Amino acid sequence: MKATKTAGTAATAPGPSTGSRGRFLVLEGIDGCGKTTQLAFLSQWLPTSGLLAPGARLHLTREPGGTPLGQALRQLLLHPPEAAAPCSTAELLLYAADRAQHVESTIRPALEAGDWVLCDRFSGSTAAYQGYGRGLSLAVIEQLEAMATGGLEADLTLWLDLPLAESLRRRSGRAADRIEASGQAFLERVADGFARLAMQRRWQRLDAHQAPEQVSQASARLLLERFGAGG
Ligand code: T5A
Repeated sequence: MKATKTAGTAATAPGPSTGSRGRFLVLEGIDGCGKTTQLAFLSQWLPTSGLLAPGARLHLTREPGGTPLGQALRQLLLHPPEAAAPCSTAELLLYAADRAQHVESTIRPALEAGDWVLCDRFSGSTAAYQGYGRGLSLAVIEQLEAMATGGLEADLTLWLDLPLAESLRRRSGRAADRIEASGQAFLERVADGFARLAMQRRWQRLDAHQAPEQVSQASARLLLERFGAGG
């Protein structure tokens, strides 16, 4: 596991709860679109950006795997022994279980304490991969999402938009996990799903085909526009 994908916190300064609800930021996109890279940038930049209230902390987390239960589920979902690979419906329910635990034990308490949460993937990934990719009912997925999140939505979702061919090029030479190994047609449906979801859910698109520094600058600009004094 890469260090930047481990759940953790960064503080502007140690301190108590800030009194107002924190912000919930999510990065979404196809495999290899650059989420980890941008998470590493944002984890450095956000605490110095002036956006967090004094004393508020930044929590870095991810799905699946943002809690101890989630880490066990992540292993089952992405690297199961062959005989234990979940069918599509079980896969959907395991991602929902991971999210329910994550929201309840980590994300909601952090937001209520006035902290910010930066999450690598959230419910949009379930709609993209299990809905558009696997072809499971989007209506059922919405119901499960409502149950798992208790209605919690991101304050801002950054969609890293990258052509599938480029994501495959970036990931070449790296062992694929079970989801990534589901085939080209599946990944095309997922990529198409992300584009549809971005429109439906009003996500902020970032052109992920640019150099990493340019993507970082664009995301910092968006955050300042949205959450800065004039936002
Ligand atoms: N999933 C997840 C579901 O099916 N349903 C769900 O509900 C949820 C929550 C999770 C898997 O689970 C699935 C989706 C996934 O298949 P993951 O750990 O989140 O797995 O895996 P990925 O999202 O695939 O993470 P990756 O680490 O593979 O990709 P990233 O984080 O998007 O990309 P990153 O930053 O590691 O970059 C990949 C490569 O590209 C380079 C990097 O250096 C790296 O080599 N790179 C760039 N190169 C050029 N220009 C740029 N701008 C670059 N940015 C990064």
